[in-house]
Amino acid sequence: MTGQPNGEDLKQKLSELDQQATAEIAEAKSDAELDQIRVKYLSKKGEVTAILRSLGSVSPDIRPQIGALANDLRNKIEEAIERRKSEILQQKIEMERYAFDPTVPPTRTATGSLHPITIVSRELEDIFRGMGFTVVDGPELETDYYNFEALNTPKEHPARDMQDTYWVSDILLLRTQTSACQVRAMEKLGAPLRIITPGRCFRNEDIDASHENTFFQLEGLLVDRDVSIANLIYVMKTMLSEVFKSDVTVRLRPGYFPFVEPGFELDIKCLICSGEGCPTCGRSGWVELVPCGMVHPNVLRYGGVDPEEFSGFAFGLGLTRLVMMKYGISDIRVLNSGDLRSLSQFGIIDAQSS
Ligand code: FA5
Repeated sequence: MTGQPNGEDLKQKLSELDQQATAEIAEAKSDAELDQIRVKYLSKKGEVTAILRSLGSVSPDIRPQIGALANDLRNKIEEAIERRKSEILQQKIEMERYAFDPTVPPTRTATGSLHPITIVSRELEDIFRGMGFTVVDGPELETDYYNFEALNTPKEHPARDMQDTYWVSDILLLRTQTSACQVRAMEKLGAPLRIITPGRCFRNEDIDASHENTFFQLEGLLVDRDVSIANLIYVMKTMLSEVFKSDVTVRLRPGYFPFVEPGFELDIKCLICSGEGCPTCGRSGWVELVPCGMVHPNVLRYGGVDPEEFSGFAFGLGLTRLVMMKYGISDIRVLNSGDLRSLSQFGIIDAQSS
């Protein structure tokens, strides 16, 4: 535009710019394209801006009219660009929504499951709750007092040698047996009481197919008036038949533990070899599963319970071994290995389960 611009020419030019910009905006496919259009028409060097700048040389009688038209066009282009940007965004959202096809079968990811020891422990907790027992917990870092002393096993007692202990200090140890919870429970709950306490135990053992240095036991303690061996045997039988859901052959033989009198060893016929003899059962055909007995009066006294009034029974189920028998696991090391390939062989971990 040179000389004094003609009003009609300017109107014509604005109208052309309007059509041109409207068409370009409608065809734009991205924010970047729209930004270029904004530069082309509205930036300092833009075409609409050029007309606004030229207003000074337009004759005063048409200047307001041309100015108003140019400003209107400026606003129109600005709004059209914003509108088109939100249309593009909306289209993108719609496309993404329809890109999801709900009819395509899902890709299933492998998920874990509870550890077999946890599964069986929970099962046992349910069984014992059904017989009126409460589940209690005890510390893995235990004192000499609760792990031995209060279980009628003083310092020089030879029975301590049967449980090769990890000592942490002169008085602290990693508990070797869940029996450590017996006196703790009596102190806390008094008599009568029925508790079970599942948990980890530690012994400095030579490891083989049936021995680990870290394994689980499930302790049970019932204290009441007139408790007899018959009650103990009934509870053991009920527990085993509910866990295995089939008959298992058991044998009861005398066993010695300083904290019970009389004491028993309850073994089950090895389910790995059907009693033929294998590494899991030490080739004996039997698996030591639940040592048990009638609570020694001294232990009741340590727990603050009067042995003249109350009696009780206790048992220390080898939970890890029970899991082995239940799932036919011949080597205890599999259970601590964390190897999902091994665990999945027993159908315990379903790689596809949720
Ligand atoms: C005890 O630990 C007694 N506290 C059990 C008890 C409780 C007796 C209440 C009387 C009254 P024992 O050392 O035998 O007993 O262990 C109990 C069970 O734990 C064993 O029968 C066995 O199944 C399991 N067990 C023991 N040592 C290991 C080990 N190293 N690895 C895996 N399981 C073990």
